[in-house]
Amino acid sequence: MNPVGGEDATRLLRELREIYSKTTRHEDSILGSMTTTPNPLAIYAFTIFSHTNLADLELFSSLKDMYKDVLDLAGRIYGSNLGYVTAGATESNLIALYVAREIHGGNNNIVVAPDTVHFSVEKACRFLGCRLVKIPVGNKPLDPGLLVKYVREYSPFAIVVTAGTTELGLVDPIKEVAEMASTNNVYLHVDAAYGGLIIPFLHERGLVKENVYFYKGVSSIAVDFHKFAGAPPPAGLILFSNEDYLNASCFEYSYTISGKICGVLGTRPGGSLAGIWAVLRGMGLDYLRDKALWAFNVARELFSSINSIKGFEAIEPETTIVAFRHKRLPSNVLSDYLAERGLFLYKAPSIGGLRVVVMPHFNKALIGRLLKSLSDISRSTPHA
Ligand code: 0PR
Repeated sequence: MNPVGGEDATRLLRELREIYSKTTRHEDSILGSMTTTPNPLAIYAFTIFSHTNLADLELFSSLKDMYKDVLDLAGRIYGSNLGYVTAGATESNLIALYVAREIHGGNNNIVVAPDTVHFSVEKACRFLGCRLVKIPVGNKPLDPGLLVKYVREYSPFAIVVTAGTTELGLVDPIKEVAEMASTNNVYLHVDAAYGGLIIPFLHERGLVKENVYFYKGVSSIAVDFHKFAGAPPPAGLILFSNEDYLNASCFEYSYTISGKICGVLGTRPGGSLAGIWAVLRGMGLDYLRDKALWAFNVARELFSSINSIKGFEAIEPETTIVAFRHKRLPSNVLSDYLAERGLFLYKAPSIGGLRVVVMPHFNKALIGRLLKSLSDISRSTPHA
């Protein structure tokens, strides 16, 4: 390594390709992450806009038409086109809680959410100095009756519910909670980071009861395009129900051409917008719908296959995530065993097991290797 002068480009390229060739590929190994192999057109779109800064649309004004397309499509799916591209749901959730406290805060500093809420909400509360009160839900969608009790007791400035929880893919009762939030004048944020591009399509077919939508009382929705939709990360979107909420998350930057910047990041990749645009236009809603329905069926098949392996029990999936455990083996033993075989799953701590997140890159070989490995574990472990 030469820290002073540049290195020979050919040698550097060789080294880059070598590192690249050793990098984990989704379709060969990854069964538990919410990322997937990005769509090639979206990668191209991301790359050619890598010089642009989405924080100043006046400077890079050609991006405005793409932005309009993306927000119009979002409007068609979720019922509001007021929002902007973020670096993912960690940023979106932080923005939502900031806006909630600015507008609904008063003296109150409490956020209420089911205990299935993603850690990024806890993190947002730590950044904002607020207190997250978690409602124990026992791995079920939130019971709206229980929420009413918590709202009465704590008078929170915000409620967060999830459409596609990280461990089990559960969907909280958004419509009912929205009615309740509206009656009580509490800000309601819907974290649809993972489920935002799956659940509307499952709902359409009657496969899940809930939808991700701006019902009266929903204040904001976070959706990630770098998850199921396969846009190159980072690619999140935050949407608001009205201009006041949107404006509360934007700040004056008088020295820039646009004069304001919204969200947490300053400079933000224009490639993120281009990637989302390419996914939405290049694959389209029909493709996303087919993929969501396909993933739903794959999850159900996986559930019954894993359940039929002695020693294992799987939780029936509500959407596209299958969590399972071994009756005797702790989750770290299971995950180490699978990792040694080049299969990477994340933990599902609430059930002491692992989780499979069915993503567009799943193929027969990958699923077959997982099931074979679980059968091998089953054969070599005494059953309970
Ligand atoms: N909300 C929910 C419901 C999520 O599942 C996640 C991410 C977030 C918010 C935060 O999204 P960003 O990470 O885009 O900001 N859930 C993924 C998970 O926990 C995050 C992730 C993805 C972690 C891939 C590791 C990884 O390899 O699985």
